[in-house]
Amino acid sequence: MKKTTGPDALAGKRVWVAGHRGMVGRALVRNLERVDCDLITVGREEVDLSRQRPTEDWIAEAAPDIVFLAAAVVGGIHANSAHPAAFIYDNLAIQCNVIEGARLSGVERLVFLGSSCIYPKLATQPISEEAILTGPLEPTNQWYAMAKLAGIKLCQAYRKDYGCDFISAMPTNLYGPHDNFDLESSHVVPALMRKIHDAKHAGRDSVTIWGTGKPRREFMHVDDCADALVHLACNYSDDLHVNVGWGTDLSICELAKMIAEIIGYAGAFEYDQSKPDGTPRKLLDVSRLNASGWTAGIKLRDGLRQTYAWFLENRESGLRGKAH
Ligand code: GFB
Repeated sequence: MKKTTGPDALAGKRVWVAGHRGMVGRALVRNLERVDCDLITVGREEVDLSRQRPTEDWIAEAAPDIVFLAAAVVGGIHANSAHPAAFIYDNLAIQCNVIEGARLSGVERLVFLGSSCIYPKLATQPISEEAILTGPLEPTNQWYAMAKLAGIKLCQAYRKDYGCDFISAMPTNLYGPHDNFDLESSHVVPALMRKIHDAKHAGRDSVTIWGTGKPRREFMHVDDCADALVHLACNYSDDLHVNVGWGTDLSICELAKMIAEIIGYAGAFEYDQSKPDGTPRKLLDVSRLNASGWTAGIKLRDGLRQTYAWFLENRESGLRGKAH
């Protein structure tokens, strides 16, 4: 394993986690609490990052050295296809304002977060970083994907034209504490966790899964993701984005069975094929991440068990739907 620089490289730095109230942002804050850095956060009620001038003025005032750009409008397959304008406009606006504001105020390093949905629907699996823009996107999340592809290109252009040390990380499907458990806007893990929990406690003998249950997904615990992002902030500097993933996947049907075992639910699964399957598979090639000296550590079953325990303790806050 390559010799790497630890998170103490951030000690004494002013580190801004943009989007600190989201699942990834909160995991980054948890991870950075072990580092002696000046952690900076700002709420949407203080600065609307989709507005350029207030964003640039705030960044100039806050003067961060390091920025983790985790602020975004996110959601599952249904939310993405139901709110295309928000998923493309809001994400383009936020990332353009923060990246330009970071340049203007001389930020040392910026880590831009995208998603594995940037890749073509039928990309060769596992998906390498070089696969971007080699084929048509998955229609259900093409708007979010286009915004994130633009963010990757923006960081590359700022490296080229201005010498900004801005990098891009593309996480796989994430889950964990502070996820969104609203059934309309959530991703599959919290949705199935909530549906199966509710079915067990209501004594229902079946749970509805969207689509066919056949698509395959790779899932990474958000604390692993945050650790990888901090690692990349200290060890990676290149034009090309980096996949952040676990390296193995499973079908939605297998995921549902795993969650049911953890919750202790013995009911059946029904499939609502009026809902889309989306991309058939999104397994990332994580060799570049591994070569940089980092590998994932939280196994899916352990991570799901920990997430369900969090859900039980925080049921009310988890159920409030997030902005789509
Ligand atoms: O996690 P998910 O919403 O998003 O769906 P994607 C993953 C798979 O789970 C799809 C199926 O095939 C869904 O049809 N699924 C089954 C369900 N039951 C459910 C359910 O009750 N709720 C949900 N949400 N799905 C997202 C992108 O794609 O991946 C985002 O839309 C982001 O923008 C994220 O990129 C990482 O994995 O299909």
